[in-house]
Amino acid sequence: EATEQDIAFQERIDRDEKVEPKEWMPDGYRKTLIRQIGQHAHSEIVGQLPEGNWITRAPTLERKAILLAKVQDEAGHGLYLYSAAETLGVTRDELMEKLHSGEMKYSSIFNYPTLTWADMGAVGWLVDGAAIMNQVPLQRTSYGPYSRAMIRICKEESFHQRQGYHIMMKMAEGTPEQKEMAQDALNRFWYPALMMFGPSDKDSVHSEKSMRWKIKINTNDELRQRFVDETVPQAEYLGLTVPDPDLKWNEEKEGYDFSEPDWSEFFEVIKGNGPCNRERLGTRKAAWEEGEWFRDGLNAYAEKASARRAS
Ligand code: FAQ
Repeated sequence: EATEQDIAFQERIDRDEKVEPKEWMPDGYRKTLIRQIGQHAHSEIVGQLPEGNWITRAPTLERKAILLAKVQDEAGHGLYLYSAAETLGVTRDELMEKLHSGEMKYSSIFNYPTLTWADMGAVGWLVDGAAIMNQVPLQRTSYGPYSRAMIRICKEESFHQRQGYHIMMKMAEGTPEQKEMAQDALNRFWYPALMMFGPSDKDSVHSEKSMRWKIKINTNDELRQRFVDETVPQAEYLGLTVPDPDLKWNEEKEGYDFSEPDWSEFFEVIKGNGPCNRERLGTRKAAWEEGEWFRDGLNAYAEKASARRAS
């Protein structure tokens, strides 16, 4: 049953008013935001791992500096998003605890391995490309702190996408072996990138409510279609082949027809059974445990400093 408060709230949303932290909001709105922003933050932090894997093996000093900066940006995005989640009344420790226990998710894409340098190109091009496609509309999301975080994050993601595409261009223009590596990376990352947009609309349990509240602006399938339409010409420019024999331009809808990813694989990955789930979560848990002395030190210092200020 919608109360008067619920109705007034929905009217504010319909007028495109932003909702701010201390204002009244329905419980479900708050919960959905904590889930989505928290998962988004976790994705940024876990998302550092597949690329972090290549920092020590970047082929040149310049590539190493660029990759280092990108991975550092992802840490920044994560912290930004945790702060946005905290404005909804959840603590960062609670969010961490839920990531580590498996209660909260992070993006399926980061459970795939990065096997060659070309994967750094494919991740930047496809993974950051998909991230931007999803996040540009979220700049208009109804919750103020999330919307403002998205504006800044999208600027940085554009640079990330370009650096990935630049790696792909170099590889595709390189020796036949390098071009083959680029093709192989595209083959392995294409369908996992399509899965980033979430299950097809008929299986998306949260879309309807989230779109009514303007937490989400587009459906999963809308954004997936937009991503395919934008990315296929980019693959053609590189002289690479999208690994989908059924990919075809559809004049009528002015978009591509394409094959759906293997959804059973997707659901296995989000249940924790992807190729790298255990490794990724294990790395995060170890970092949390091994960093305990440092967090304790920071807290002790902060307490002393505030006692000193008080005296
Ligand atoms: N992976 O009902 P829906 C990045 C879950 S970009 C894992 O459709 P919703 C940048 C979903 O949570 C990646 N789980 O859900 C970067 C739900 O389960 P739950 C992060 C997924 O929320 C680049 C269930 O399936 N971006 O990190 C996925 O309405 C390179 C049913 O699904 C964001 O998080 C998935 N792909 O729509 C960093 C963007 N898809 O929670 C480093 C913000 C769905 O009930 C390197 N999030 N699920 O247990 C969103 O826009 C939405 O949350 C969607 C999912 C579109 C992801």
